[in-house]
Amino acid sequence: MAAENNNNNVVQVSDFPVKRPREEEQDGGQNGVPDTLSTQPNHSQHSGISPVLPGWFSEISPMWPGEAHSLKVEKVLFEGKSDYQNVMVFQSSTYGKVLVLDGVIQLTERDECAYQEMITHLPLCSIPKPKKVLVIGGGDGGVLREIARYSSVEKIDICEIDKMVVEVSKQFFPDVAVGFEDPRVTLNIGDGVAFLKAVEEGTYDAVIVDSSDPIGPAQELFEKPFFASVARALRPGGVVCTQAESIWLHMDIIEGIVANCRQIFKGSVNYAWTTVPTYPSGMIGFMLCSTEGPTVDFLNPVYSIDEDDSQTRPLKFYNSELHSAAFCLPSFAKRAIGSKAK
Ligand code: SPD
Repeated sequence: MAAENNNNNVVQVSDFPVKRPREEEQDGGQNGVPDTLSTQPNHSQHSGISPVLPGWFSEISPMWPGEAHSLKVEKVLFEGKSDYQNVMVFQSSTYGKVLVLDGVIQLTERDECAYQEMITHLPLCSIPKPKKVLVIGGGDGGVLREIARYSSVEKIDICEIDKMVVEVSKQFFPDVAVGFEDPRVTLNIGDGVAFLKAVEEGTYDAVIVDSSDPIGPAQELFEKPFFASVARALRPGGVVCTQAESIWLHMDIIEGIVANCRQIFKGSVNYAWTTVPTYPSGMIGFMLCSTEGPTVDFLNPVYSIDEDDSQTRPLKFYNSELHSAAFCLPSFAKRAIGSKAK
């Protein structure tokens, strides 16, 4: 087991198997882009730097065919290729620095608060005094930053598959990666699926799955066996919140997730959503589920983190009113999801 310690906090690299590394391209790499951190711009076919609209990033993916949100690029700050994906950071004109994986925006400095705060506080404000929390994915550290707000939390484990995401976030997004500095955090670099299988049954009060989209390294995190492993890792009445895509673009994926979760989680199963201007369709959803045990009413939070005066960094987005409102769905989504969620 190797160990690294970049910020005086305990950071461990586990010996959990790391799988699904990307196959090397036939040219032996992406036009010579090294596997290590680099600040030399080298715009690959996956970077999203538009060959037709000079100076702009366009987010093109088969997951949102026929549309591509674009941001004006001031400067490419980093481009590299990890074992799993292309990693890019650029300075945008209007959203601050932007983190891109395989051509897909993961966060911008301007609107990351909406996603990180909602994916964290929706589950954690729904249960009393969470103590042990696991993050799958989330290598930028933003979800850790939000979990660290809870004084009841004693242990925060994170399993991120791609160590380059962690390194790049620490270098370019210190206000996000600050989450890694909390002494309660243990970082495991490895495969989340394998990590969960090795976890003792009933370990966690909450699991947060902060994944990228289900094309690439995150694919298995949207499948039924993964949800079964999450349920096993939770205590009775424990909660999970997973990134669950857009009601405008991915209703088929969402319906599949809901159907799987209803079979696996015997407590509550609810879909919530928030606005994130730089995500496809301007919104993203979350699947919230609880295991059999003490009842969890996700729609009515039991704790108001927004009224906790001890917070050193004020919340930018989440509040208790938004919490309950996040579960209100447009009629078309209510019909599709409501019939499957309880
Ligand atoms: N379509 C992009 C979805 C990205 C969700 N994960 C973002 C990670 C931020 N912590």
